[in-house]
Amino acid sequence: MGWREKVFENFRLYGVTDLKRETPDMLWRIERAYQGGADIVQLRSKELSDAALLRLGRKVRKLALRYRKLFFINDRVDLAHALEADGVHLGQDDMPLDMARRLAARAGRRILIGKSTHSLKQAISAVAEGADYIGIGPVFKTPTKQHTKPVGLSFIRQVAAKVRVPWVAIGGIDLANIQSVIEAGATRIAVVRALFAVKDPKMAAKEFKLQLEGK
Ligand code: 3NM
Repeated sequence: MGWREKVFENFRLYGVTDLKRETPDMLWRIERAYQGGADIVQLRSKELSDAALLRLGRKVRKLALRYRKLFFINDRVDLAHALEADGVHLGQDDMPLDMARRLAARAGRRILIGKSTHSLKQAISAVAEGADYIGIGPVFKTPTKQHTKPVGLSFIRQVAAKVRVPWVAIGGIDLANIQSVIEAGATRIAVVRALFAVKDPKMAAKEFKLQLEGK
């Protein structure tokens, strides 16, 4: 097993960006997150142009290799290939998973594919479609994803009992409530604000990792 597979098998902390515009500190924040223990960083922006995403993505690609961490792209299979990302994360309204898989095969690349799910039905479908991992959320109400109804901790308990592929809890998780998410059965979490909208992502990542590792 190569280092990439090992990192993926053991990942616990998954950082997701919410980039509104190009700022000078973006790359620094991502580097600090990796340094603090984020296993995966997903480049996600509903606003940046393709050119800006490619500019930043090339730099994140290099950082991820330097720290032996994984680098994912949100939504965009084309950008994931262009940047030689380790994976792509698809939402319910993005390209179907099997199509993304076929495109990757045609490009001669092995790419990890994750999918966001917001109900047990969606989670079961995503697993049947062959997702390498699924996102479960939003766990709590969050301004980062306002229009999707929170699934709550009881749903996390159900998923922990039923889902056998790697899954990651996301949505409204921070250092104050992470313990409740872990107690409900989550072993992997994804965060936007609690990692990237804090003073120092490295310190936050360290703290999350300690909690996820039960230390
Ligand atoms: N996806 P924060 S919730 C990007 O439920 C995203 O699939 C979600 O942001 C899902 O950590 C979410 O700032 C936002 O609450 C998470």
